[in-house]
Amino acid sequence: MKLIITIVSKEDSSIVQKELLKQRFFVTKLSSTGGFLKHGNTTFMIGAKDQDVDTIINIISEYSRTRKEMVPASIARDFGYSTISPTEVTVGGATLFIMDVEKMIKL
Ligand code: 2BA
Repeated sequence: MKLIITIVSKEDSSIVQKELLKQRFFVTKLSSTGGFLKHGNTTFMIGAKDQDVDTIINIISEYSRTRKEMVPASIARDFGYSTISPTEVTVGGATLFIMDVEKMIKL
């Protein structure tokens, strides 16, 4: 069994959640905030059978779009970038962490 933790942008979270549930996967949704942009994003925890991992990655990949965001100069400077103008970064589609689960128990 695996635990997939995935961070997706807030705009994509409803469709990603809907598509995962449609295919009968279990999902826990957490509200999260990106450390860099300080924008709200969504973190999903998905406990899944090993053989379902690729299907889940495909769903997340299909419904998470890449976006360009402007980082205000003040934020960029906070992190050591020497700039006086806003800087563009590419955000997402999604970031995934996939971990082995030793045991899952429902009581
Ligand atoms: P944020 O931390 O708000 O980052 C938003 C975007 O800003 C990132 O997009 C990346 O393009 C850029 N960025 C982040 N940290 C940076 C840095 N130190 N220097 C330069 N650019 C930086 P993504 O990589 O697609 O990340 C989207 C969101 O996924 C992140 O939001 C964060 O919430 C999460 N994330 C990404 N990688 C992570 C990691 N290794 N560990 C934990 N969370 C991560």
